[in-house]
Amino acid sequence: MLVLLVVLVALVAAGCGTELPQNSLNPAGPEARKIDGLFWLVFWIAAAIFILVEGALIFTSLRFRRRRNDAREVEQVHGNIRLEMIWTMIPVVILAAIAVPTVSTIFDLRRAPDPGENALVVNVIGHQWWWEFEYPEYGFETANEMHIPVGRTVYLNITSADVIHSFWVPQLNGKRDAVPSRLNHLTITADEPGLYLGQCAEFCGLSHADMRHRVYADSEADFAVWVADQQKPAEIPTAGAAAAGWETFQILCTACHNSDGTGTPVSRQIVATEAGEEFTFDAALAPNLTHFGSRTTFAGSTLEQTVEHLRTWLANPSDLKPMRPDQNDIAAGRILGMPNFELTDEQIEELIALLEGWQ
Ligand code: HEC
Ligand SMILES: [Cu+2]
Repeated sequence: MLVLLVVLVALVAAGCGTELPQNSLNPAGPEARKIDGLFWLVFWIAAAIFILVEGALIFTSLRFRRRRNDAREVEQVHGNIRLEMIWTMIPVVILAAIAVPTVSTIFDLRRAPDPGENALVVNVIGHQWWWEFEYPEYGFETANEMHIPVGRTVYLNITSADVIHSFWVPQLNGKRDAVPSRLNHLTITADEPGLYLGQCAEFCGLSHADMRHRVYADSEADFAVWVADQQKPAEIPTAGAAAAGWETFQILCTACHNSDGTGTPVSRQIVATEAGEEFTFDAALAPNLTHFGSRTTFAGSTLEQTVEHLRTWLANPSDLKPMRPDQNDIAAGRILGMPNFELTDEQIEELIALLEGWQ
């Protein structure tokens, strides 16, 4: 009993935190607000019913309880058509009433933006265990950290390169599954500049819990600067440690990773179908590293991008994130993690100089 109480209090207290970056009851855009509005509508209807039903229950059990010295047998009732009709019809009416705003919200959230809305399209491809974000309008792609301009509708094309994942940023909208060979959509809009956290919401294997993502909502101007930076090719260093890192990179890393403008890109085509129509996407094998240094996190957005973390990562990636590189089949485009390359300390420092330089 005490244990139960402690658990209950802990659970309730956990809901009272103020720093709740993944709280869907703290909506930050019109789509999330629709879900939030629907939630509270249903919540208050349910709360009113709860109070009425529990009130009636408590009232009748006190008012009509068996009293001392009262030996009368209670009236034995078998069926009451009228009463049963009433208590069947009331829930039917309530549920039917709740269905109206629920279904209309579902359809509303499913609606593709009008051409006039000038939505920004971002292709979202789920991988075991990271996200690829491609910006077809601007011709570049990034990993795990998406930037969007504040106030502009963003229309996501969502699919997967391997198993089913689910894209979810609770403050911006509900979940949408990333299903291999199928194309799904989600619309997100952020009211205010800021960082909105998300994570894969469909169990996708070993490192599902380490498959997170971030949405940075930037002002118009900041977004334009970010786009211009991301469009630049990777700079090839010509001197110092970074140049040595570049030599190693070309030998060991380019089988999976792209650094735009520096050689033949690696990717594979995946086809996603929507309503019988086929759409082709270029799926990467591993995160694009062209502007790796400009990201704040890595490894499915689970690690702050610090030199210390990068050192450990390059020494043995699976120490920081459970992966199965032993099951990789590059030719088939099946990658389940970054292998350990047994790099020397010197090679690691040189690669870090290269990667940190790729702003
Ligand atoms: C066999 C394919 C493969 C090769 C070769 C490879 N990597 Fe990776 N790398 C991956 C995969 C897959 C990930 C994503 C892991 C995850 O987060 O689940 C990754 C992630 C990374 C990341 C973090 C990227 C991010 O934004 O999350 C860095 C940095 C990185 N690799 C550097 C390197 C370097 C340097 C080399 C060469 C020494 C290299 N990789 C070689 C597959 C590879
Ligand atoms: Cu996933």
